[in-house]
Amino acid sequence: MQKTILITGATSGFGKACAERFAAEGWRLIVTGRRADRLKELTTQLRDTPVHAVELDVRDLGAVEAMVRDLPEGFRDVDVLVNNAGLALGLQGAQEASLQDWETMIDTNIKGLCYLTRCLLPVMVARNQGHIVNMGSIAGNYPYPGGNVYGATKAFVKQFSRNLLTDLTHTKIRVTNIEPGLSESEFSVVRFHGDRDKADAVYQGTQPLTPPDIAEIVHWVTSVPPHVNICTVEVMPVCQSCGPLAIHREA
Ligand code: NDP
Ligand code: 8X3
Repeated sequence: MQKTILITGATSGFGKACAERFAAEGWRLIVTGRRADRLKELTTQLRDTPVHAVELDVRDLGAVEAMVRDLPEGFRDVDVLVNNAGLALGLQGAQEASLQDWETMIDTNIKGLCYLTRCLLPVMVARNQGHIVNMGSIAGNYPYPGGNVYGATKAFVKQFSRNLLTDLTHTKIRVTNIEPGLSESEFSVVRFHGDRDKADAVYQGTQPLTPPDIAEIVHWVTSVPPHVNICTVEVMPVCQSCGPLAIHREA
């Protein structure tokens, strides 16, 4: 029986790579994102796959509810939800960061992820079947200068994933938090509000992870036997590490 995956943020980066990966495995896809032109391109690209594309801003609870309510026949039994839509905005210290950027990150990375989860869980629980794959980050585990609210939203994703598992222990539903490090996508262009030079500098002299690397991991965690739950996957490129601790000394 063909399985169904719902991917948020499928218009770029990890989400698009997941759509391509699962299409290649013969899954039915529900792909969402705000950019309608990108969704159209993806649907055309995956024309041999059953695809339901929905223009959706995950910050809009009413729209999320309507999307779930209006899923067409054949797409209602979502087997895997990939809560991938998200973003970082800015890299300034907390004392000078934009409050508007902070609100956008909280609304998208935390509230949007909660809306999708809450709206899709009742059907998963009723079927006693499903898998929620959340896109966390190493930024939720390790602090870095300017990571302030972005890292905190991903720390939320980490603890929410663990608490979800606790609430769902009596079911067969699985929950996985994937925590990637440096990965090249549109992430840094978005973080620097479209400044491509600043974005390119992030990856200069490195071999970062790629969206297909992450899609491979999402596919792997969903394809292990049903009694196995991969709770967390922390993944970095070989060129990255999480130290050292810093000390500021007076001159
Ligand atoms: P991209 O910028 O390439 O993709 C982000 C996706 O999120 C886009 O499809 C975008 O679609 C979607 N999105 C953003 N805001 C919204 C919104 N309000 N409503 C709906 N969709 C939205 O970045 P990545 O693929 O790298 O990022 C994907 C996830 O991975 C994010 O959660 C990010 O935090 C996380 N991550 C990224 C890492 C990296 O280094 N790249 C490392 C660790 C985690 P659209 O604009 O069309 O709405
Ligand atoms: C993205 C990884 O290190 O840029 O979540 O925050 S990092």
